[in-house]
Amino acid sequence: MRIIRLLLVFMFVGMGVTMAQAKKGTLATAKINTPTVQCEMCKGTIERYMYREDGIQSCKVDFKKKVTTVKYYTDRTNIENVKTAIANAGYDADDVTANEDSYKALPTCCKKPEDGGGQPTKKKQ
Ligand SMILES: [Cu+2]
Repeated sequence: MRIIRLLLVFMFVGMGVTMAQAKKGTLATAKINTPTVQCEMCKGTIERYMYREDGIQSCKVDFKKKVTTVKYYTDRTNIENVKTAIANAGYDADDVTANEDSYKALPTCCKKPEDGGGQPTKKKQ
């Protein structure tokens, strides 16, 4: 009986430690240049992709400044993965070039101006 109780105590202590470790993972913030974002929709696309990634705590796309701020857990992912995830969504991320197929699948307004994207100048007419 005593052994069982002791085992239970150990189990709880063990669980507590594991949970504490899982929570501990260091959070890092990265500001990534995403020069090809054009509009609110791009923001939505990238953020949707990012929340599917493992280890991403939050993602904010500022399409006016063309900067994406990502908070991620360093024990679960790394900056290269973060950039690759943005590239997979169809956007350039610092030195990582956008995945071509994803870029082609973007709505026209979300493409680079030379491909007919960046609508504000066109709407004026
Ligand atoms: Cu867009």
